[in-house]
Amino acid sequence: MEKLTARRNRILAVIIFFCLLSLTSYSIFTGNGFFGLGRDSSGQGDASTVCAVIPKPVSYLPSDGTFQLTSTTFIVINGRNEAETEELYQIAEYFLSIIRPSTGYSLSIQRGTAAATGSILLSTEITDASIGAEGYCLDVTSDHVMIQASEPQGIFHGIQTLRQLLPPEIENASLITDVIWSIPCASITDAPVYEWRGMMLDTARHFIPVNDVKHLIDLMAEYKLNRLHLHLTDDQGWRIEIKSRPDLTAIGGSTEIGGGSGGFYTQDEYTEIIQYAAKHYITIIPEIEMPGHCNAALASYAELNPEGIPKILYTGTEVGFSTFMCHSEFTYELLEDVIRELAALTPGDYLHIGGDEAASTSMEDYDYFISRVKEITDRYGKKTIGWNPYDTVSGVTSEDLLQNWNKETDSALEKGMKIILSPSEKAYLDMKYNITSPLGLEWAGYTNTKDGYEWDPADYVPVSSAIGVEGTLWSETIETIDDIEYLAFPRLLGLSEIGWTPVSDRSWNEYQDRLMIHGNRMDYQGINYYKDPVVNWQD
Ligand code: TNX
Repeated sequence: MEKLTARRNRILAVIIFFCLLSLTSYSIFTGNGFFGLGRDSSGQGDASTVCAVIPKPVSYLPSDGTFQLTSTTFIVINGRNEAETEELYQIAEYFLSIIRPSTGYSLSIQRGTAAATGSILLSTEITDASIGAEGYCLDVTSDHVMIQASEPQGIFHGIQTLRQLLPPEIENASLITDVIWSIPCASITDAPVYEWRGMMLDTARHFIPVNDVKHLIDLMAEYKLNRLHLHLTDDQGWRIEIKSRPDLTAIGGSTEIGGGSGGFYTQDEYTEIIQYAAKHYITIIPEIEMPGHCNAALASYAELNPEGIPKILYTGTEVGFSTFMCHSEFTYELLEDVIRELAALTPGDYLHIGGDEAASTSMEDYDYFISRVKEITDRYGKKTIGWNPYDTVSGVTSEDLLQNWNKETDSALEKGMKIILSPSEKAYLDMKYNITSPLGLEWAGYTNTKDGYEWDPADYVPVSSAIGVEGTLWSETIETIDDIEYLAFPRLLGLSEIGWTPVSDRSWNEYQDRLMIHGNRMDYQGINYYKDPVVNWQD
């Protein structure tokens, strides 16, 4: 009998040990501390809901207690010089603009050097070189919050983490009075793995108005994405004003797939987008597609065509049928006008010159054409990016970037080029999630949220050649911001994590648990995301 009891006790001890072990590991990833699984001090439900940060911070050490954001909380800003303090002021204002609608608080912003009780300190006086320009340290204690970084950009990313540590109701567009705005105490040190974490938006197949682009920028910033690539021209539309060639938009911008009225960005609007993006630490990468995908230009200027007759505007979805004339000086004169004006408007280092699916251009002409265009971009001080097979062109060098969609990277690797990974079967946000998807294409296969998360640049190229990742949203089937959100969310969140968090620290199961909780936050934000059944969404 005694023997039996001893054996039962041993079994019980083993069970209790494993229960505690699993509780501990759950607590570590949710950041709730050992007993953090119950209701939080705000009484607003499971405390784990505030710890589902995406992309996952590199180091997250939870501790006991919470910091309470109240109407008396204040922000302290501390830059290394006057200009930087002013930039931190803008970031503080940005944070307040996010929390104001739901909290109703108008918090004050003060200059200072230390975190006083009840304050949130934003400081760039840190000399931790290991966190780089985009990294940050975030310390939450019950007394104060401190975000420190070596550059304002890092503070901005730290703000996104802080925002996601607040209860999801913080994202509500109107006042909520029954929430205690508590932030769980923790110490976070965080920095991205890849410098290029982007999204491409195709504004050519369907025109996307300025306000929708800005809205997308708002959403990208939350996930620490830092490049917005605008696909500005294609067969179906020319979307950027070129003052010296007004017909490109007057004619080429006048329609879109399906025959709608299209549209284009004036240069002022384009500049407005660039400035808005810059405030969110996002660089705009403009793409002028060539030598194929150019019917809108061919329809705008008769001289771009062999017979001197303009092409008819195109509103279908085929690809590969158009080409610039590669041995006509008029082509290069017009493209020089385009590149000169665009380069002058674009502060970023790169212009994207397309280069994909030039099925109507011979390989010899393609090589000659891209090399000529590169002479022009060089003259206007810009480096170039192109889609495969642009890397095979003789004039393309290690200075340029390849955007790889089809696994063909030999030439780029031989030349020592850096590569943006956009594998079509993983990162094409326009692919359907599954057979039931009402929007999207399927030529690269279905890509559900799990497929879109479970890959890494190292699956395609040596890590040293990868500059980062970009999710591409081609717009054959999308017309509205709701459509954009439906295809991009939640897959864009997974992509942001691939670009930010070390692969050794990522697993679908753990990410899925965070995403499931994060759905609640997207609900408060009113994002029209796809409730992909591969995720166990809450309720
Ligand atoms: C491929 S691969 C394209 C686009 C289409 C897209 C649709 C590549 C660089 N180009 O022209 O819009 O597929 O998914």
